[in-house]
Amino acid sequence: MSAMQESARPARFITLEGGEGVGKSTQALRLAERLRQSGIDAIETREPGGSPGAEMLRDLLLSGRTRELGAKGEAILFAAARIDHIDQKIAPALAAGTWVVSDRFADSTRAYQGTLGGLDAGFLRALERVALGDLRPDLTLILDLPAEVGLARAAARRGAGVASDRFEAESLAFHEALRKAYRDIAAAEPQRCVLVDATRSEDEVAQAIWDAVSYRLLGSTHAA
Ligand code: T5A
Repeated sequence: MSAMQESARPARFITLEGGEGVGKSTQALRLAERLRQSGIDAIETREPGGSPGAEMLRDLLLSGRTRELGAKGEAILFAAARIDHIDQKIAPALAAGTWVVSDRFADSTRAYQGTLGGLDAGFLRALERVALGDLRPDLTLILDLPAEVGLARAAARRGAGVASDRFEAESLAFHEALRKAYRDIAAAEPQRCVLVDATRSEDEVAQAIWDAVSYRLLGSTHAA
C-alpha cells in the first residue's frame, strides 16, 4: 500500500499497558518507528506525562508526595494529567492524521487506583467520562509477564544504587494483583485489547505487536 493510500486511513490511537518492567516503553518506541517505516505518520508518548503540564504532575505523583491523598485523590490527579495530555498532544495529533502510540493510558488508572486502590467502578467510569470525553484507544496491547520477571527487568535497567519509584517499591503480591487486574481488563474488552506474552525476546514481542496492529488496524497488508 502506498504512503498516499495510508494518508486516507483515519489516524489510530494505540495504547500499551501492563505492570512494571514488562517492556512498554521499549515496544512503544519500536511500534511507532515501524509505523513510520510503513509510511504512516506516528508519534510515541507516555503517561503520566506526555505534555509539559502532565510531566509536572508526573514528578509529583511518582515522588510519593501525593500518597496521602489516597487512591481517589491520586486518580483525579492522574486524570488531570491525562486531560492536559489529550488536549495538548493526543487530540491535535489524531486530528492532523498522525497515529499516536501511548506508553500507558486510562487502563493504568483502572488497574492501579481502581482495582488495587479499591475505587468503585462508578467513580472510575465518571472520571473516564470527564477525562476522556469521546476518546478511546482503537487498540490496547496489554503486555503480560510474571511480576517477579518485570520487577527484575525494571531493577536491572535502573542500575545498582538508584531508588525505585513508589509503585515499583510495592510488594510482590501487589504486582501479582496488578497482573491479574490487567488480564481481567483484556478479558472484559477483547474487541479493544490484545494480551501479549511478554516473556519472549524484544524482537519476538515486537513482531507479535506488529501482527496484532496489522490484523486489527491495517488489514493483513503489513504483516511480515
Ligand atoms: N500509574 C500510571 C498509575 O498508578 N496510574 C496511572 O493512571 C498511570 C498513567 C509510571 C507509574 O505510574 C503508575 C504506574 C507506574 O508505576 P513509569 O516510570 O512510567 O511509571 O514506569 P512504568 O510505566 O512501569 O514503566 P517501566 O519503565 O518500569 O517499564 P516498561 O516501560 O514496561 O519497560 P521497559 O521497556 O522500560 O523495559 C524494562 C527493561 O527491560 C528490558 C529493557 O531493555 C529495560 O532494560 N526489556 C527486556 N528484557 C528482556 N526481554 C524483553 N522482551 C524486554 N523488553 C524490555
